[in-house]
Amino acid sequence: MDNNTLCTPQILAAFGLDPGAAVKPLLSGHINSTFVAGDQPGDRYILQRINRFVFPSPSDIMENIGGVTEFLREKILARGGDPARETLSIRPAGSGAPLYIDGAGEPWRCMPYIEGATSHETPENLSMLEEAGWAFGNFQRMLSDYPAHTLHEIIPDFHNTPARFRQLLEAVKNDKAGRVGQVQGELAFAYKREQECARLTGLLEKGELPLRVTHNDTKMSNILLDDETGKAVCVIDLDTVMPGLCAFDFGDSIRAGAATAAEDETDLSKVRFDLARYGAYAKGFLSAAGDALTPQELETLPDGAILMTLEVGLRFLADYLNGDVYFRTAYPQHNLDRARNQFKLVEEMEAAREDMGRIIRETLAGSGAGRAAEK
Ligand code: GN1
Ligand code: MG
Repeated sequence: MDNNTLCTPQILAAFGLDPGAAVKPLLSGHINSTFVAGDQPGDRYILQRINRFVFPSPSDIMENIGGVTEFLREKILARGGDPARETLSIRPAGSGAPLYIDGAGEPWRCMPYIEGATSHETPENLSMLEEAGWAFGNFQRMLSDYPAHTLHEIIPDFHNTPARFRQLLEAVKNDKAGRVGQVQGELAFAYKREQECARLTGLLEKGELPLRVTHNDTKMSNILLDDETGKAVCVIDLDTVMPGLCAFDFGDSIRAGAATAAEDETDLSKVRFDLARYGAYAKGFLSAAGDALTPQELETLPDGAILMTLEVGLRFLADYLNGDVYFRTAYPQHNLDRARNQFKLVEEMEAAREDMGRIIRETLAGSGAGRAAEK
């Protein structure tokens, strides 16, 4: 079925919307199908069909999102903010349920459209990175007293780096695509870092790091920036909100946001880790989250960046060995190129680890967590 015709008048009506409202597909996002219904600012809605192959339990997702957005709403109201702009909110179906299941068994949800704010694919300058840091730091701070253990684990072991390492070993053992012979250098790189993989999960197990509410997809395109001021408005795409480590959310933003090239750039001389971009993100992040984090969490932020980069490199390499079954690829070596690229970035970050720690300490010393109160 054509994407445009998926979102039918029946679906609009199920959410109490005008069945004759104009519907336009929104083409961002690779997983769910997203539409905007209505053409009057202030009376527009996002309708999303949740991809049930990627997310086998949409009702768990909606329970997580419902819990977190209600909690955020209360906090934003208490601070005199505008919850209609500063958090996503769920518009239930007429039945009162957060999902409507269509005739084909597909789950749909509805959210009021946030006006006057836009998602950007990549950071165009340092101030956009600082805003992204602020938005995810603020998300972390506002949810710092949410009972993280009550959230469903939407994708089990998502950022369990030792488990990701074991999945690579499994892929080597099975050698499904007959490619192991081509990746000896990459495997040696990974094996050398086996102990590193458990660095943060080990601290969690020992009770030295708290379990937090984490977003797990902390890229630039998952925040909205105000169209007039450029300031961060809202964190979006809450599908992978789960219990996790603060350093992983911070680190995943750095992996993507502080690299000088795309994650599949094959000219590795272009793949550099840029400390200025790291510093801009850290400044925004710490100005919002700094005082909600424990001293040990603050110390682990650079490791979070290294481990998130190493982990996705392990995942790309394992997927290459498994015959490209998970990540979408455009050509046969795509996953291998991505793995090499991420490993290059890991080396760059390892060399900059001291500087990364120093920047966190200097930013904390110089910041005065002023911005959090300003907004
Ligand atoms: C996937 O689909 P996208 O780009 O939002 C992956 C992330 C990886 C990323 C690497 C659910 O995210 O964990 O970091 O690719 N998401 C999932 O590009 O596996
Ligand atoms: Mg996503």
